[in-house]
Amino acid sequence: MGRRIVLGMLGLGAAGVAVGASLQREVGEVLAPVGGLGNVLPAAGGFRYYTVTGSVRRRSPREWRMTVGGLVERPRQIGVDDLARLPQTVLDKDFQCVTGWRVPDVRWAGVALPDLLDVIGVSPRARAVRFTSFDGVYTESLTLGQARRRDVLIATRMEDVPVTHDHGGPVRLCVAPMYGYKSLKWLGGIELTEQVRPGYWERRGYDVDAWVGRSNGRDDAPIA
Ligand SMILES: Nc1nc2c(c(=O)[nH]1)N[C@H]1C(S)=C(S)[C@@H](COP(=O)(O)O)O[C@H]1N2
Ligand SMILES: [Mo]
Repeated sequence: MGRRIVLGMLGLGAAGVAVGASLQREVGEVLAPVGGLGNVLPAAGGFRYYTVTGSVRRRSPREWRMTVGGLVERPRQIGVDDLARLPQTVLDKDFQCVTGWRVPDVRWAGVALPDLLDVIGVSPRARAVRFTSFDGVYTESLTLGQARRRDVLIATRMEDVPVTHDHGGPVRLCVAPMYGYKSLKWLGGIELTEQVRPGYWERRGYDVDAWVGRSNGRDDAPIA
């Protein structure tokens, strides 16, 4: 059986079996506060809804604004209309949480991060990008090199519909080649910085460079 199929089955509920007992135990412990508080809900299509803050206040696409600042030439606020005017990118990628569940072939659409970086103008001193969530707590970051990949999206659509509130809408990040925790939900701000500032889960022990299959204790070939 191919690796893809095995992991696909994991996503369908066999989590905990094939990930490797020790890693699973470790990850389970670190993530326990999340699940333990009932914030991980099974959801349609194999996804689970994750939040570290309990409920998050809804923002409609109309009221949504993202602050873009730090080491940029043109600091500004960006709305969904601004995103809609930029070139749109579609990606079909497997979505994999570091705890083992996986959803194959998820369709994402939105603005490729490098296209947005071109619009805002990255200053020469910038080396990293920091993302904040309007949940008020969650953060993430990428090196500038990672942020210039075309499979990193400012996503406005998921599975051919606007990103739902539970999935982090109206606008979330999709970092396709990395584990799910890099794909920050409820995007509220982007800041260009001199250095990577480790995000929420990274300050709690997860790898900053979260390549699927090649991080967090996994040494198998990349599967994304
Ligand atoms: N703001 C925020 N973004 C987040 C998280 C979170 O708790 N809060 N969880 C991360 C993790 S661990 C995963 S696997 C994915 C889950 O995405 P989903 O809730 O749409 O399934 O969101 C990521 N982005
Ligand atoms: Mo995750």
